[in-house]
Amino acid sequence: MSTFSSTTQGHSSCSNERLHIEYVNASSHLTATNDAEAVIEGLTRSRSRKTLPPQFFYDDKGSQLFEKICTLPEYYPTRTEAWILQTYASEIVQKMGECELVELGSGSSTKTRLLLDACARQNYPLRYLPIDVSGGILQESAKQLLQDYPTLKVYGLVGTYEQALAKLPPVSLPHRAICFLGSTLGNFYPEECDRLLEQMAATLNTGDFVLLGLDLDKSPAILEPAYNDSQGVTAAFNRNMLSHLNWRFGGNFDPDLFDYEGRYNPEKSQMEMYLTARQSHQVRLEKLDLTVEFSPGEAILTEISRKFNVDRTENYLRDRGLSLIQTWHDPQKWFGLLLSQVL
Ligand code: AVI
Repeated sequence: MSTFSSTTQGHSSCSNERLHIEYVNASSHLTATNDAEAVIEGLTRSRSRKTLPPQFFYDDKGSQLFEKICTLPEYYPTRTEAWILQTYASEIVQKMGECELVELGSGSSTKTRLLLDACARQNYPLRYLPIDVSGGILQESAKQLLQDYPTLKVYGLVGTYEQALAKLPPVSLPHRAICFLGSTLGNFYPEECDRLLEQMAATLNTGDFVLLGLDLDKSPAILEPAYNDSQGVTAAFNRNMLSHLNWRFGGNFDPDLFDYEGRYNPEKSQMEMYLTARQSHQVRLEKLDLTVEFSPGEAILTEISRKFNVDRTENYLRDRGLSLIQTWHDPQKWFGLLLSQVL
């Protein structure tokens, strides 16, 4: 039996004995205003390059395209991280002891299952707190997990990372671990990354953990093909962002007027994804009352994907009150799982 309730702030929840889902997303009005402002700000930059906020990648089609990217032969991060988890999950959970698993951007929770399996092998109590902006995906994967793990308790939070971390329930096991896998941290600009890490450290108690899956810096000969795949899926993923903007804001972007390219920036150790206008043209986004001019060769930066160095990340974490306990790698050291603990 499940019960649903709504609070005065418009937050709602759904619960039974093993499942509780809390909707902590701010009112849709506020979210829409922030989204609109971010698009206007990014497309009207006068001196620096135009940008778009990466959250516009993920409408239904964009999510499907990203799933496809994860299986591409050139895109090594997903399978490499999965290999590390398959190989070392038991060691990782033994380091953490009895621990609640909080996951940022839980999606279909595929990789988390490897950690839950390892906890089950240790006979640890299983408590999982997935956080995702998509309530549909979160509910669906929670339902599946409850079927597959008969002793598991799930407390899901639907909202942005910032909203959800601010609303975590009191801890009910000796420790809590925030897991942020898939190197999604690399898509954050440095100041956003600082804010998130500071919020994580502030949310956790002494002895709690942060488990980060990070794509490590490497030769552009490996990185660039991973973001310029031969089947053109990453290009379609980027162009789909323009179709998504058309739908959201009554726009008339013609995605075919833009070329896609992923370029490695060695100064910043990051991949940068660009959509470049093929010819001079104008785009109108009616609902934003915005007209944008493009000159031939003018680029929009759609996303950055930072590539990490373990020693520098160790120092970075230490400055935020997190001490690196251990790093697990694949044999080529292309990807790392970094476990750190709150001092
Ligand atoms: C989600 N994120 C970690 C991906 C990455 O590799 O930065 C997003 C992506 N964009 C293009 N390909 C993959």
